[in-house]
Amino acid sequence: MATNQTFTMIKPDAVEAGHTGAIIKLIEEAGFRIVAMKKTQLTTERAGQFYAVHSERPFYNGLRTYMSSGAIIPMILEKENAVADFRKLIGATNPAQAEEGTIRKLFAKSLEANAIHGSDSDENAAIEGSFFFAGTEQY
Ligand code: IDP
Repeated sequence: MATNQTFTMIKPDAVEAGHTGAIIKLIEEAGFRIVAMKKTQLTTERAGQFYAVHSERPFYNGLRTYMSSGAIIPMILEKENAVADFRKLIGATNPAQAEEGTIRKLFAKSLEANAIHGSDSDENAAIEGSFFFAGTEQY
């Protein structure tokens, strides 16, 4: 069953570059309500758990290192059709292929350091949201 929530995190490259405020502004202007948000940093091990689906891919080790290299801003977001609408707002995984005006087109540095995550299904949105937030941290 479709839900109205998705999960995102602003990745280390974008936090380090000072794009947090601009990205949150775009997210809110697109009609998403912030249900939960914090600033934290992943260990390499936790980054590996989050991206376990990619454990056999050649970029997995680099991804774990990059995702634990600095602070991130995880968020749970709410909007009708949240997962699909948010994927549209962030753009393609590779910023070179992302549409104009998307968050990755505006702020990503590379295919790996691509500024922001967005869940790819309602099921993963729920799993990823609970990876970072307890129920009592969601409003
Ligand atoms: P998504 O984040 O758009 O859902 P995924 O294919 O799930 O894309 O990949 C997860 C993350 O892994 C990407 O956002 C990016 O940071 C990184 N990544 C994906 N493909 C590559 C690659 O070929 N080289 C390096 N990093 C990659």
